[in-house]
Amino acid sequence: MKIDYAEKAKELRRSIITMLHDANGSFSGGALSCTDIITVLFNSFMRVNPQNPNDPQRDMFILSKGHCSSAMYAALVSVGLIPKNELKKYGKNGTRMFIHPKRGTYPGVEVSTGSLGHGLPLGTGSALAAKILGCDARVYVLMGDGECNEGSVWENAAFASFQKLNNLIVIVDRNGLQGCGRDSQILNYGDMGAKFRAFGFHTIDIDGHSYAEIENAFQQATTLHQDRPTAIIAHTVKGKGVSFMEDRLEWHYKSPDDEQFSAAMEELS
Ligand SMILES: Cc1ncc(C[n+]2csc(CCOP(=O)(O)OP(=O)(O)O)c2C)c(N)n1
Repeated sequence: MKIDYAEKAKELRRSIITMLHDANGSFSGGALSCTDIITVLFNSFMRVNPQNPNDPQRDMFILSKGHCSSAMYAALVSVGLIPKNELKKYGKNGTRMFIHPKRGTYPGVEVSTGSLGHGLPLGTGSALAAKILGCDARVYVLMGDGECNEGSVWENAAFASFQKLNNLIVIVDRNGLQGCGRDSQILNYGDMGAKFRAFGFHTIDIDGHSYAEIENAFQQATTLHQDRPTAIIAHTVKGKGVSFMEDRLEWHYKSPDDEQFSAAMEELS
């Protein structure tokens, strides 16, 4: 049966907005820009088993842009790795549902992230370890485009392609905005795909809100059996799905108030 990605993504966005509203101080725009990518990835490609979450053969998802954890937690709920009522604890004192995720707090939270530029090094090491152990696991690393300003990203891009890590799939959420402005004004990487190609990656540019293009990109990345890692450059809109948040810098770090919460939920109903 064909998966209704649009409906599943809406459900994820409703969970995200609820978490962000209740936490009263979190990252909205970047969680919504990557929701469609995460929806397709978790529904159709991630090989995880809630009955055996630590299976050494499992795929790993690393949310390198850790500030967008609300999207990851909602996805982990959708595949049965976290009970839904845990989401009520998001960002609350005294709980382990941290805004910047911590390894080991929940199944599927594979590494601690939040300090940008560390997810790809950790993913590269994990993908190399899987190769050495002869295990078929894949490692997916989701990064922000602002995050790509970190030097560690490119050091690891070089290493990953040198090691021919075809089990490593990087997704760049290319929403064009970062914490303090537009990428184009802060450090313009221009054609991000060309940069990853220069480092030896297979690259695919997609509309990060087209379910068909997202599905096709993951399909390519997982079936081409080439001798190199893949970078999917997903062109997205920060705040996607809630009209008054779309492509607005102020929503990088801001939670909806009661009125904005109701308006957003109505749009997503
Ligand atoms: C090493 C490091 N420097 C600075 C920050 C503060 N910070 C949090 S989010 C962010 C902007 C990230 O932009 P981008 O990667 O484009 O994420 P997105 O737009 O997808 O939210 C910054 C600078 C951080 N978390 N880590």
